Amino acid sequence: MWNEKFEQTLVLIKPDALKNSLTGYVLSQLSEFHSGLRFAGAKIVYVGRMLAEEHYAEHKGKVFYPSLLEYIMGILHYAEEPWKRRTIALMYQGPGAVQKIRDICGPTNPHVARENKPGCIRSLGTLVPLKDDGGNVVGERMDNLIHASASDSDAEREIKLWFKPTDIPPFMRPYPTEVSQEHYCFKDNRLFTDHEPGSISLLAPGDIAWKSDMDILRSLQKGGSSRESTLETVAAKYLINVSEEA
Ligand code: 3AN
Repeated sequence: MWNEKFEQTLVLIKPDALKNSLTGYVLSQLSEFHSGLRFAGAKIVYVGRMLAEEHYAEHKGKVFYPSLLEYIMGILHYAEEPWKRRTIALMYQGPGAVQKIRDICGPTNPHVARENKPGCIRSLGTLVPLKDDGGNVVGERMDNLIHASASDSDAEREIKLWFKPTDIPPFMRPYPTEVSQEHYCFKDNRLFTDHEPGSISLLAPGDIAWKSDMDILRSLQKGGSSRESTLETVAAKYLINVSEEA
């Protein structure tokens, strides 16, 4: 059910937080008692490359982008233990959700966080130098334990990327939904509406989807596309915990 008065934000508890057993600490920092917010969605996600690329699309091309993808995918913190790779995705809801959670997280850079806001969640993070093939330092990686949406529009994009409507209780769904009337299947980065051997079903008739995703699928079906409305934007969430490669 869509309700305009809701405000919501996406939180990711990242692999470094999981590796350091900080999940319980983070959840208690973000609890309703501290934040005044309720959580409305929670899932444990094996993050594939497609989802990582979609989530961090704005950073594509930056020196730290490849390591950012490997970080959220769990490859850096569980290099030899792929079965431990996961991220916890949460959706929090309530007045001022975006700003309240950002305040509890603290500054992006853990060193700045320690300096300017000692005790905030990200003050427990770390910086790792990034080196080129010659061993020269070319940048840094910020292992800052937690992601939180930066604005209402980022929150909408990110919540729709990580959660299906049915991951969220009906009265807490923040955005308009629609019932699919068609089959939509995915294979080799292509969309099919008829049965295609070896494809993965994204939606079947009767499934509930975000209305904006249905609009993208209909547009792609007619041959349209835009930078913001790619098939991967929609497909990534349906491939969560389905395929190792996704
Ligand atoms: P925030 O997570 O505070 O909203 P963003 O969205 O600018 O910050 O950046 C997303 C992630 O990319 C950060 N959490 C951090 O891990 C990484 N990052 C951002 N800026 C840099 C940078 N200058 N150098 C290295 N990593 C960065």
